[in-house]
Amino acid sequence: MEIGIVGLPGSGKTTIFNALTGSQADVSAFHSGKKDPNLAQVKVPDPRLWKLTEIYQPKKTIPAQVQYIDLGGSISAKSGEKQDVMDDIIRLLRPCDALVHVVRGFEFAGQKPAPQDDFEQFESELILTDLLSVEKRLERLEKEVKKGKKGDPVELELLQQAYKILDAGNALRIAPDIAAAPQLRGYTFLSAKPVIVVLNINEDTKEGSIHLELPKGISLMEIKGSIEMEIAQLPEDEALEFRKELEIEEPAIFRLIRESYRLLGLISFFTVGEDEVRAWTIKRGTKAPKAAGAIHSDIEKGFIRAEVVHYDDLIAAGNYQAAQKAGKVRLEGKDYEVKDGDIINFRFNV
Ligand SMILES: Nc1nc2c(ncn2[C@@H]2O[C@H](COP(=O)(O)OP(=O)(O)O)[C@@H](O)[C@H]2O)c(=O)[nH]1
Ligand SMILES: [Mg+2]
Repeated sequence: MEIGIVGLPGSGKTTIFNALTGSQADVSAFHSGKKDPNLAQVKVPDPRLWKLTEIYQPKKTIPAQVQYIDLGGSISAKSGEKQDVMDDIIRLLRPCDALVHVVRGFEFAGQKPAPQDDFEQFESELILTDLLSVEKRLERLEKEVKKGKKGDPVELELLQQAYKILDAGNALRIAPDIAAAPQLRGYTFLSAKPVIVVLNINEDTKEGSIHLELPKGISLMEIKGSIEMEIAQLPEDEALEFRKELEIEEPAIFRLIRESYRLLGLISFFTVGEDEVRAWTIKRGTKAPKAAGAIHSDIEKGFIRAEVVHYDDLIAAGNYQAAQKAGKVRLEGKDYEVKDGDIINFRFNV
């Protein structure tokens, strides 16, 4: 699972990447054109996991992780970007499962923020890139039909529907069934990817004071990129101290990580014990045996039952025995759909 950080050059993508990952990627290189992308695994901050660690005092605690990739700038010829640079960015964007679209909300080099225009410009670059791939494919299909080849009528129909949406200036996100259809899945359309917009605002800007209107279904988060980056780059104890001073309970960036985890359709279940307290990542809707497979394929193959207690029930009861007494520990079979926050002990045959 990978999340792409996208947006216009100078919007603060690398700054947000550093804030997310604690990396020290160079933010002064933002206009240098062709550059390697920045890549990092990010631990998903989960207060439930911290609480479970307090209860079980394990030797290690292992959080869920997601990969972030900080891509270069624009992907449209209009933006003045070179073709090979754009091709590279698009190639890296295709496999991403979701996008964090960073929009500049701070004044830079005398340029007032213009978030609405900036958002729309990059959004239309995504749409245009998809429109071009649909057009190319449609042309090829037409040629084939002229040559007497039949082609796949379902694919043709779906492509025509996609064309209409894109040509009207809309992202394929508004019609998730089209992009997800098996006939079109190979296209990895950019405008179909789920997206969170991060409005990157200055330290002294009041939240909610900059207006940005987004299409339905896209959520907005305001982040003070520079300051979040500074906090993320501090050693942990200093970061804690700094946050106390600023009266920040948790970095806004933590919320962004959790939101993007959700955006990917991911949930966590936990395993607990004296050795290890651990969060495991699965897709929402996963059944118990497949969830067991996230831990080990042998547990999936030999699955018998799942002993499940929900985190909230465990905390309400106080401890495992009390939860058991209260009837909150259940035995679930192979059709059980694992919920976010389930604490599971799998029973299996080897
Ligand atoms: N004042 C201010 N400057 C920022 C903020 N975020 C980024 N910048 C500056 O904007 C420039 C571009 O940032 P960068 O993260 O490299 O943008 P990118 O091109 O999208 O990766 C750099 O000089 C950053 O220091 C912010 O929140 N406030
Ligand atoms: Mg950058």
